[in-house]
Amino acid sequence: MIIYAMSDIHGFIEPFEKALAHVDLNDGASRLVLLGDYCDRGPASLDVYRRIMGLQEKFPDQVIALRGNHEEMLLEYIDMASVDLGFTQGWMLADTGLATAQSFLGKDEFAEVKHLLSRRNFEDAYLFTVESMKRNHPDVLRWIRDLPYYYETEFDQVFCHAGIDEDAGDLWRIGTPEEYFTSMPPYYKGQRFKLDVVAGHISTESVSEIPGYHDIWFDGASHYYIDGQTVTTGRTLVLQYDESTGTYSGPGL
Ligand SMILES: [Mn+2]
Repeated sequence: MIIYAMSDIHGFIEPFEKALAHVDLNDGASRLVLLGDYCDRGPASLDVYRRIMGLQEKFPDQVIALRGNHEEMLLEYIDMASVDLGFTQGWMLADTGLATAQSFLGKDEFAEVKHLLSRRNFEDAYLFTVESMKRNHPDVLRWIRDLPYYYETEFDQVFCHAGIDEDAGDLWRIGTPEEYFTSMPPYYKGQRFKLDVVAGHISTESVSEIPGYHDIWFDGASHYYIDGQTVTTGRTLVLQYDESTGTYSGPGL
């Protein structure tokens, strides 16, 4: 039985498909854990979401999708549109180049958004975008809203987008603020914890402090970082944990 993990796909469907080719869930027991940030930057965020939803339908209980800070940001701008259209700037910052919006909208709808923006009609562009996203893909937005923050296994592992509050010890489940799960910096890098912590969010180049490093990085203690920066490398890393040997493998390990 293998547990596979990937993170930070960021709207790039081809690297995701290539990575999925390494994943075999047909034994009915192996699992795929996805650590969030499926959207933003790449051209195919909607396709990535729908691909994951399809995998979950095909392999119920074997495909676990967690939420990243970009899922949180997406939900925030969706919800803020009906509360305060002054959040327009927050929306535009949260959706780089409006790539995620473009993937959720039809061609004519996105042309309308660009038209409104060209007339500096920012609030209408924001409202129109969010209303179109809600109308076109309510099931995807519902699915994102339900994504969990972490996934624990029976092998003393926790998977999350960014990290957990390890100072909380056994109370990390309730002691970790929600924004830590999705956004915390690698505070505990190099420290031992009772669980192995598998996370993305920060590129392995940044967390390892090795220029040009884009493989999986193990900190020598309890942390595996698996965001190899799909956005710039065009590659999504796959971490594998083999239950029979209790070992991790993947690029860089
Ligand atoms: Mn992130």
